[in-house]
Amino acid sequence: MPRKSWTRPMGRLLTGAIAAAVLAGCGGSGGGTAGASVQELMQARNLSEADVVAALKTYTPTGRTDPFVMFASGGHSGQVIVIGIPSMRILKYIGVFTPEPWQGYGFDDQTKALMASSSPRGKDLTWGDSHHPALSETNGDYDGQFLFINDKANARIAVVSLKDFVTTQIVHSPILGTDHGGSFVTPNTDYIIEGGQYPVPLDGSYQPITDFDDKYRGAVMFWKFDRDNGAIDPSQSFAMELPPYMQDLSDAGKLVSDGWAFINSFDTERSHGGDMEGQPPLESGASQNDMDYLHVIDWKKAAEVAAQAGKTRNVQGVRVIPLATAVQEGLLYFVPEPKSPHGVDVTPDGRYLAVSGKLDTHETVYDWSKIKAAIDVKNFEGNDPYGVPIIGFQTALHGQVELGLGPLHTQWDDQGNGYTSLFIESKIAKWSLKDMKVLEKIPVHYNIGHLATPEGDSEHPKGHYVVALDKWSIDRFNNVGPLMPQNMQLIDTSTPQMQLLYDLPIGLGEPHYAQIISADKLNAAQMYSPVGENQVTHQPDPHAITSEDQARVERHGRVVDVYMTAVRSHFKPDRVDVTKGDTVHFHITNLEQTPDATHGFGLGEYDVNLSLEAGKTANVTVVTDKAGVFPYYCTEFCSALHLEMMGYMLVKG
Ligand code: RUQ
Ligand code: CUA
Repeated sequence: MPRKSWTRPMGRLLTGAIAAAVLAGCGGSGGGTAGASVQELMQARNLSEADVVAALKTYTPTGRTDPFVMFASGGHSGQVIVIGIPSMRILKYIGVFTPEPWQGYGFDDQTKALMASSSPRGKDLTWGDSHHPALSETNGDYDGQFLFINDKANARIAVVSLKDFVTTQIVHSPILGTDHGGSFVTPNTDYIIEGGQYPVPLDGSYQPITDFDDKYRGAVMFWKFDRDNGAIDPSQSFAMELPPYMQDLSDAGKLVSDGWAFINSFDTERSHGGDMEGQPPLESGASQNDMDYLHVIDWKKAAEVAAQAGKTRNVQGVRVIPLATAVQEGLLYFVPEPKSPHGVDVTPDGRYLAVSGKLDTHETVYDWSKIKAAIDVKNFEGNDPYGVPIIGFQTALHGQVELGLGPLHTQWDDQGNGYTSLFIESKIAKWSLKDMKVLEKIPVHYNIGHLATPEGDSEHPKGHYVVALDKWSIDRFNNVGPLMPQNMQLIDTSTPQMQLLYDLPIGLGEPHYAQIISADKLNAAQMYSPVGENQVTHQPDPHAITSEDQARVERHGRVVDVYMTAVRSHFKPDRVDVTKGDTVHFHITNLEQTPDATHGFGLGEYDVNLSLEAGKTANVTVVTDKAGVFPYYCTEFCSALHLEMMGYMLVKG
């Protein structure tokens, strides 16, 4: 074996592995790769040593799994994308706010009802603007049990069970209109925080825009999570009214700051448009003040106040703590923050809050103990127009780090460093919290929004990587037209200098934010066992049957119940005779207990596709409004006789 000149950084021990990696990854342009040496391959594909090192750090041979799993929002797709780190292999799209045919999500009776239950006006919503996934936490660390995600467009929060990576609940806040500061969880997932974004009249009424200051309001929801039921309990949830500023991202305190929530804001100018009426355009009106307000909220005390008689107002069915009450009870404080900031991120030890400047080049770091001390001795420099006490900027400040242009969001590693995205500069700045100094910057391509580090929002970040979520990808990939993919870039942070390892184009929507969990904390079921589980309730489905003997068709007048089984390679019954106008309930159980033995149930013209994973029962209802012959068939290539796995629904006129 020629080893020749391969002596520099990686050394000779990697040569064999490099050859394997390069050979496996090398398909096209080089041509004739079999047997070529590493050097020849590098030359043929125009790869540098750094490229090869990057390949070796991400290439994952067949059969091996990733140490980390990332949950990324799917943006406008209303889904969640599950991605292995460092291989950057896409593992799953989870349907959340959008019907997802492969999973049968939004097609069977239960998931249809689940999606409809959150619809603001009884109108079917077929998309969501999913922004911020949040993993459930126990004692401030991700526990791998649940995932929450918000829909900015319709002020909704979804619950995804990580038992099977399936959405089980969506709740809607009627008072918010839109949300952005969600979803963020408190350290034991007692509450899921959902901060609104654009002020509206909370009661849902029309109010002239000229009454903006008086009639429009911001608000934040605190959704109570019942872990035993795996569901949000709206009856135990509450909200707090906020001034009509545009509240932005939020974060929950931890350890010393546990019990508190923090929300950024912009447009404390209360600019509300009117560019056709001679007013400044909204965005410039909203950028006048040098300072906006970091909202500091005592959610633990707020929960107590919300439970007291007479302390809340019922607004559209939501228990709302009025602004005046919040001030009186000492639940809400402001700290000035420069200038139209974006993200607020609590450090892993809970002692500091890092606010990213957006229109200001700094990361502004506040010391929680100073804020708390000011609150305790009522050391305020004044009140905002709504009476909210303001703590002095210098009183609360720990320090500022000049990072560059357009700081947006910060994540942490295990060495006390912050990583802040710089949207305008298209870079990530790595900075030391201890020394309040920039250590290094790395360019990204381009226009980075969020970024994510492994367990980076928990009390124990894991370090090693940061993923940049870039909103532009011009010139990175093959041209697929004017709508270009978003770009997720994996960066190694464990080396003396950060190294870009991998570009993953996402052609699905704008993945706003992601969280990364250690893979060993996830323990999803491989199938539903015992047979007959419903994926929404995670209980035995009342219409499940557990053997082919129980398959049957029951008629109750114009209602027909079809108890069906699916098993390789047939449905039983494989013929269903009905009459036009009948309501037909299919209750289908996949009897298989073999992992990955999934069947589908597709019925054309009636818009039905079910996914029947091993052991699952799903129900779907069709009203036979058209006479004719309708084949139904299995939509998963499950066996050699998959094509034969079909049946007929015969609708007599
Ligand atoms: S945010 S714009 Cu998470 Cu930066 Cu939605
Ligand atoms: Cu079952 Cu194909």
